[in-house]
Amino acid sequence: MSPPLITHLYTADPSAHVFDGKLYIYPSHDRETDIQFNDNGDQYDMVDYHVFSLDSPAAHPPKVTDHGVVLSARDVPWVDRQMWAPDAARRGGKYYLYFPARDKEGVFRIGVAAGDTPAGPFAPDPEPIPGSFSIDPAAFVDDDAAESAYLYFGGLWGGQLQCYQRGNAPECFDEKWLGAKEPAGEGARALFPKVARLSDDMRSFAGGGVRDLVILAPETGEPIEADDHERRFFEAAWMHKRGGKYYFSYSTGDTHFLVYAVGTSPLGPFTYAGRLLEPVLGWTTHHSVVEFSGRWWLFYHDCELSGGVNHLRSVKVREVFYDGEGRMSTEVVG
Ligand code: FUB
Repeated sequence: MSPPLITHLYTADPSAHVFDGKLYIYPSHDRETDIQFNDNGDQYDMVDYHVFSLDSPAAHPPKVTDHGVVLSARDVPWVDRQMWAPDAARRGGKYYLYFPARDKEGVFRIGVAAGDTPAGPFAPDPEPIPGSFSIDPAAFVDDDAAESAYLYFGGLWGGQLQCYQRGNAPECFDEKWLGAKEPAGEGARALFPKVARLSDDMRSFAGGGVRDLVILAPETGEPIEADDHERRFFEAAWMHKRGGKYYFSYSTGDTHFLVYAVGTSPLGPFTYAGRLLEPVLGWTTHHSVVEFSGRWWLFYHDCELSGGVNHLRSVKVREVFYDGEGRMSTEVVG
């Protein structure tokens, strides 16, 4: 059993990165609320972000430093509510915090804030990234000479991705955003996460715009089907690279698995490759994978600290292992 890493606050959706040899976590900051649990996720009513650093995930227990609040909803003019799962990136000596939130019309958009150090603070752009929508941004800066950067995003149900089935403009303005359903039925293709190249200044989408990140079923080579709820993308996009291969991992949402797919290009397609984590205590599951001092780590959350309250989560870590063919597991593999 992994113990909660942070116990003085509720934290979730941990995006872990190593910057200048130090391990940082960029999580959501859960808080108590009277809002009733619903499929729209209204109970995830967060208003700010803290940054944490960790001495070593291998320590028992790791020493965690809280660097305090680095961005608040009140400092972002376009944000109305619900600051959900963030991520961070470094490019050209600057640091960027990406975050989803609902705008004044109730539409999820993705914002960016910039800082000079990994522990913030971060100054937000006054408008969301043009053309952005839905939730769970995950930034990935490749190790090529150009430091090519990408933003992955999307999330079903409360994350509103089902409202963008025929393009990148919302089709449903239902108050609860659940008027549109994700696809279903024999042969229907799943909705896929989105990816866009980031411009050099990391604050907008570059040419090519937003496209689907297609995930294929290994047995058919065809896109994963919508009814395949144990493998279809739901939310919690994460990209990492190991041994020249790109690994895209995500949550299956209502079946509560963390799974991964492998590809040879950051733009896909990816082929489903297996499970990373079985369901934990609590409805949501969301993670990141990072290398630190030659070992690989899975940061994730569960609701142990709150005794099972779905919207009060806490971040944990466990080691990840790869076999000779690059398959991932949280159990040691031969
Ligand atoms: O933290 C709010 C939402 O719950 C995240 O954006 C999802 O990934 C899920 O973990």
